[in-house]
Order: sequence, then C-alpha cells, then structure tokens
Amino acid sequence: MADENLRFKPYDHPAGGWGAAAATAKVLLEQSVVTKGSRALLAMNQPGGFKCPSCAFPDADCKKTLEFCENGAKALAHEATKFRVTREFFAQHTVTELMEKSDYWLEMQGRLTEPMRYDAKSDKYLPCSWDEAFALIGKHLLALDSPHEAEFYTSGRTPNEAAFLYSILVRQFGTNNFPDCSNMCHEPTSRGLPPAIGVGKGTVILEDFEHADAIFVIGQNTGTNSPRMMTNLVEARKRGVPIVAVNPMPERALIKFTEPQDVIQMATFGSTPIASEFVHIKIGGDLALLKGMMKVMFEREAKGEKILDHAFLAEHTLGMEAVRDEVMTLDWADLVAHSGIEEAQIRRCAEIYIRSKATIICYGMGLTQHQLGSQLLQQVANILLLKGNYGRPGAGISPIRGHSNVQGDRTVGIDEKPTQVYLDRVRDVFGFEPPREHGHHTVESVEAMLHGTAKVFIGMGGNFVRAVPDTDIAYSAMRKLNLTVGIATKLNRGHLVHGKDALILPVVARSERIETSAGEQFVTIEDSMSNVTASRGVLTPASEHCMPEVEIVCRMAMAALPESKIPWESYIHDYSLIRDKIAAVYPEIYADFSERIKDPKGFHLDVAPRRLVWLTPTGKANFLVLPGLDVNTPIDDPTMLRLATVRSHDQFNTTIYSYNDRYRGVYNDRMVLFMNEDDRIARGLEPRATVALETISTDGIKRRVDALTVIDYPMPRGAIAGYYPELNPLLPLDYYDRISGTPAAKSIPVRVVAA
Ligand SMILES: Nc1nc2c(c(=O)[nH]1)N[C@H]1C(S)=C(S)[C@@H](COP(=O)(O)OP(=O)(O)OC[C@H]3O[C@@H](n4cnc5c(=O)[nH]c(N)nc54)[C@H](O)[C@@H]3O)O[C@H]1N2
Ligand SMILES: Nc1nc2c(c(=O)[nH]1)N[C@H]1C(S)=C(S)[C@@H](COP(=O)(O)OP(=O)(O)OC[C@H]3O[C@@H](n4cnc5c(=O)[nH]c(N)nc54)[C@H](O)[C@@H]3O)O[C@H]1N2
Ligand SMILES: [Mo]
Repeated sequence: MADENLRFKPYDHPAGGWGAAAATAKVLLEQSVVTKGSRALLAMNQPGGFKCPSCAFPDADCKKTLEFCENGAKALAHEATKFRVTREFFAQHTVTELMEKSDYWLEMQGRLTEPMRYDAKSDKYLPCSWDEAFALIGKHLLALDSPHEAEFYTSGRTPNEAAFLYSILVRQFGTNNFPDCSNMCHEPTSRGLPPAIGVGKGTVILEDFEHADAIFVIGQNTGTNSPRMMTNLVEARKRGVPIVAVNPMPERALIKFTEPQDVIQMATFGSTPIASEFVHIKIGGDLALLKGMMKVMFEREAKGEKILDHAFLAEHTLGMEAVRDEVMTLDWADLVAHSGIEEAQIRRCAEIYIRSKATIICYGMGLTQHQLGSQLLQQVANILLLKGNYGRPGAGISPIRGHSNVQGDRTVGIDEKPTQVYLDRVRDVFGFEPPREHGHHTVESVEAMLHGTAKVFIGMGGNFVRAVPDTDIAYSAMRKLNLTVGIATKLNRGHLVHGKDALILPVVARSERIETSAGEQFVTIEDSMSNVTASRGVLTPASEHCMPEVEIVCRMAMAALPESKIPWESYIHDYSLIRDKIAAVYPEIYADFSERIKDPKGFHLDVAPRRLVWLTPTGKANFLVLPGLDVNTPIDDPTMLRLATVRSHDQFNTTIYSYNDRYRGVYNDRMVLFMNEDDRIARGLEPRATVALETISTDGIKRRVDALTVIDYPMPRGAIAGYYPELNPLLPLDYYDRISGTPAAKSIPVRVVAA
C-alpha cells in the first residue's frame, strides 16, 4: 500500500528564501538544539571554526557573516542533536527488531555514545571497552590468510589527517583494498579526466565564478545538494551571465531562487531567475547534446568562421581532428532523438558557448552515474578545450563533489589504484614496502564478500550496505563476513547488517572539539575546488567515550601491526606530525603544510591545468573520442523506462532528515516515482497509481521494488526518477562504468509491473 499521507503539491515559489529560513529553524527545533545549534552555526565555515559537514562546495572567503545554507544547518543540527543512542537503548532492542525500523527512525535516535560489540546469543549490541574493541580488530586482521581478505571502506566526511593515516595503516597491513564512497560518486572524474587534462579534479576556483561569461550546470541539483553555490549563480545572473541548466527534472532552484542572505530580496519576496536556458534532457542524453554543440562549432569553422581557439589548440592539445571527424558523421535527427532536445535549442546552447569568452561547466551525478560516465566527462573536457577554457579566469571544468572531504581523502591516499610514484614515496617516508597490486573498488569489494574472499570489513564512516547497488545481495554479502566494524557518528543500517563479530565505534564529529595531551587539535579538509582549510570543532563531544577518528586509526594500527616502526602513538596527540608526513609524501602540493595552514583562509592546492601544464603521457591536453551517442547499453524493449535514483531535499545520502521533498512538492512519503503523464497513460495507469518496478536485466536475478506511487511530473518521455537509497535494490551490482567502477545509478533500465 502506498502511504495515504502522501501529499503532492507542486512548489511554485522560488527556491531558497523564507522556505529555507523556516526549514533551518524547524530542524534546530526538532533536534532540540536551538541555542547550541544556532551558536555552532555562527562558527561554521568561519576562520577558527569548523567546516560544514554537509557538501564539498567551498565557502566564500568570509565575505558573508553567515556562511551556511539550509541543508548545512540540517547536517549540523543532526550532528549536534540532543538525542543519544546509549547502552540502555541497545539493551532494549535486539538487532532483529532494529532491522524492522526505517532508516529515518534509526537516524532520529541520535548520536552513538560508546563502543558496542555484537552478542549473537542475545542478538543485541553490548557495551565493550575501547581496548576490547581494538583487540578484536587486531585478532581478526592478524588471523587472515592474506591482507587482501580485508576491505577498508572510507566515506568522505573523514578529514585528511585520519584518511592519510588510514591509507598508511592499510598499506602497511599489505593491501590496496580501498573501496570508498567516491567509487559510487565522482570516480569518473578521478579516472576519466587524467588522460584528457592530466588531473582528476576540477580546474575552477570560486573566484572564477565572478569572471565567467557563461555557466553550464549539468546533471546537478544545486539548490539541494550544494546550496551555497546558489550564491555564485545568483551573482552571475545579476551580472547578466547566461546560465544553462541541463536536467531531466526541472529542479526548482535552477529556475528561480531567493537568496536567504539577501535581506532586500527576502523582505520584498523577490527572487532571481537562474537558468536562462533550461535544457530538458533525456536521461543519458547529455552526450548527444555535447556532440550537437560541437557539431555546430565544427560546421561553422568549416564555413570559414573563427570559432575555435586555434592558438590554444595548436600549443596545448592533441587529437582534435579525430573528435571532429567522429562528430561530423552524426546527423541531426539522431542527435535530437538521443538528447530529446530540438535542434534549435542545441544550436542556442552552442551559440551561448561560442559567444562566451570564459565558460565554466559544472556537473554532478547526472553525468557521472552512467555506464560510460568517465568517457562522457571526457567529452565535457573536449568541448572546453575547443575554446581554450582552461588556465584563465572564469573558465574551466567544475565537478561538484559530494561529501565535504571526499576529494581530500582521495588526494591523501584513499585510492585502490595508487600510482607507483606515490607508493615509492610511502616506502621512502615510512620505511616499509607497500603492496604494488591494485586493490578493490566498492563494487569489487562486495563481489569479494559474496565469493567469500573478503572476511573483514572496516567502515571508516558511511553506510556501506545502503549506499551500494543491489541491496539484497549486499546484505547477504555483509552477513558472510567474520567481522564488520562501523566507525560512525550515528546508528545506521550498516551496523545492523553485520558479520559474525561486529563493532560499532562512536567518533567525535566535525563540529566537536578534539582535545589531546598536546592541547586542542584541528583537522583539515579539501573542498571541491582544491582549497585546503583547517576545521576546529566548537562543541563538546556527544559523549566522553567518543573517540577522534585519528586516534581510532592509530589504535587499530597498533593492534593490527604489532611490529610497526611507525610512531602511531605520537600521532594520536599531535596532528601537526601527521601533516608533516603528508607534506613529505606529497611535496609538490603539500610542501610546508604546517606553515601554510596557519592562513585562516587556508591555501589552494596546485592544479596543473590552471598553469596550462598537462600531466598526461603526451604532455598535452588530449581530445578523446567516444564513438556514438549512447552512454548506456541500449535496450530494445518498448516497455523500458530509464530510472534515475536521486536525492530529496531532506536527506544527506542514506541519512533521511524527513519524508518531504519541498522543491519537488512531495510531502510525507519517499516511495514515489516521478513520471511523465503520457508515459503513465500509455501504461494504462490511473493518476497516483501504486505500482512495482522491475529491473530489465539478463543475469537471471529478479529485482523488484513494490508500493511506489506514480506522480505526474514534467519528466522527458521514457525517463523516471525516484529516491536513493530506497530504490537501490533495482540497481544491479554489475551495472557500472568499467573505467571508474561507478554504478550507473542514473540510468537503471526498468519496467512498471502490476502492483
Ligand atoms: N543536502 C544534501 N547535500 C548533498 C548530498 C545530499 O544527499 N544531501 N549528497 C552529497 C553527495 S555525496 C553528492 S555526490 C552530491 C550529489 O549531488 P547531485 O549530483 O546534485 O545529486 P543527485 O540528487 O543524485 O542528482 C543530480 C541531478 O542529476 C539529474 N539527472 C539524472 N539523470 C540525468 C542525466 O542523465 N543527465 C542530466 N543532465 N541530469 C540527470 C537529476 O535530475 C538530479 O537533478 O551532493 C552532496 N551534497
Ligand atoms: N542508487 C544510488 N546509490 C548511490 C547514489 C545515488 O545517487 N544513487 N549516490 C552514491 C554517492 S554519490 C555516495 S557519496 C554514496 C554515499 O555513501 P556513504 O558515504 O557510505 O553514505 P552516507 O549516507 O553519507 O553515510 C552516512 C553515515 O556516515 C556516518 N558519519 C557521519 N558523519 C561522520 C563522521 O564525521 N565520521 C564518521 N566516521 N562517520 C560519520 C553516520 O553514521 C551516517 O550514518 O552513496 C552512493 N550510492
Ligand atoms: Mo557522493
């Protein structure tokens, strides 16, 4: 049965504005932290304060007194919550009972307070000491036949210092098994861009938004997932800069936005229109759009116009001809059919791009989560190369990362395919020989669990089983393990779907103070634009038993590596010693780390393409060809719909803040499907019909999710959307980009079946 309380009421106000202000107040109230939370918000993203635990968008150099957004406030309120998960809580509930509860309910129970160990006899988590916890981890790790039987997951909230030490611990232990949240997220950026432009990061910094002449926002729901970026879009629009939004969902904030920080707009109920061009793309249609735009450019060049930046192309690039030749073979009918966009609009987008002297292309999961996601991003890199949009103000490629430190974690060594240069550095700096063979990414780690070749799972943050594809299969994979360890702030499903032995270890959160024998410590974070800044928590830790992540890593190392010569104990107390080692392993970007981090604004890590230096094998920026127009294997089945799994406005990944999705007009329910009315009628469905979805796959496994309510929504024909993680059971484990390992969560082939 669908939820009878579901309300659907299209939201026709601008995004942001008083709705955002009200939502901020509401979440502080719900978590009973109005005073404490409001005070903490004043320190968020301020010099001397802590970095917002929500998204990875940079903050604006202290230009504003309040540098947070509605969704940052939600993240903070849920972290600073007055609610606690205590030993009494665990005594009251068996794990089997807790499994019956929703993700939302689990989240609302509050902060974890002490280490807990699973007891099979009572089916409950019982309190245990930290010493016992580390001894258990040491015992299991030392009992393995091979270090490759352990999987070390990282989620992107972990700060640089803890992530760096974790990467050293795991490598000294002897494996490169580093599944991480990035493997499900921006890995196509990390893998797809290096062969093209030499780095797997964005080339844009915040100031560039002030100089851009055109901004494209492709496959990214800015108003929900990086709301602070709305400030930059609003400023750009006020300067008259065209903004092109490319999305199968007409996301509210991309259409109209009121800046909650703009007093006059707030007082007058004013707003700023955002997209000057809204491109209602089919799922996966971006490749055809980009190629259509390139075709317009090449056609006009062929007619003798000077459209491309020939000086730049000659000096800095290789391979443009092959891209041109491929693009010129495509005909307009196919480009229109694959993108779902009229030729006239593709030409308008091309015109905006051609006229702009400096263009930024931003993108999110709408581009990365396809079967050929990495190669799709190479086409974004191509189009920017054509007009030399690198290495000058206002131009470049701008992946909008997810977790607040996901980029930083990758930079400091969370990488299942490390380079030999890096491994040599680790050897020289730490004096041990790290393993050279590649380790597992996220999907491979689930496969190893299924095959019984993985025996231990350690989760440094995150909610692995809920985030990965094929929920049911992932659950059975986790349950085969000998030990699962959840290092976390909050109770989540990952702690309930556990191995034979299991631990839940509570950590000190981002907003909280870290005091050691050497005094107050701070950590560092790298945002989506390669700025490294210090983060100092201001709140008292949720419980005296919560442990900083750095200390947890060091004590795991001391338990699992009894022979190690690395001074783990000293790192527990003095984080500057860790930063010195980061500087030693990465001298090109992190030299003088301890000095440079004293600047309250932090510092910017070098991104070579900004200097027009190309760290590719050819020493140039490379145009790369992706033949054809499909970013997902075409399926010849008239009943097929492409399903994009997306985030609501009230969730942070697997953390559900509420059942509402204000900007899309959905209240009290998450089991909904956004569908074009004609697709609904074509299937003989009544408005608000309750349906089930089934995945179209050939592996013989039946994947189905029931009790979904169909909502008529302006989706392109053939495209539907629904919420992650509820729909993850439909996403086959094997359905991922082979270059990056990233599951194609935005293009699951499904059909509607009777409810
Ligand atoms: N409040 C909040 N902030 C967050 C998060 C959160 O859950 N909540 N998560 C964080 C994380 S880890 C990440 S990775 C980011 C995610 O931020 P986003 O990348 O914005 O994430 P999604 O909601 O997954 O969806 C992105 C958009 O892609 C569109 N889309 C789907 N398919 C296609 C397609 O084929 N083409 C195009 N052009 N668009 C498509 C969807 O309609 C949606 O608007 O946000 C981060 N910030
Ligand atoms: N179908 C589908 N699947 C997806 C996606 C999608 O769009 N569609 N998106 C993918 C993406 S982009 C991502 S990034 C992944 C997210 O995957 P994860 O990063 O694994 O998931 P989160 O929900 O962000 O993790 C939440 C948990 O982290 C813990 N936590 C919070 N703060 C801290 C902290 O400071 N320290 C520690 N140690 N723990 C903390 C809390 O206990 C909380 O329950 O999911 C991916 N899965
Ligand atoms: Mo992400």
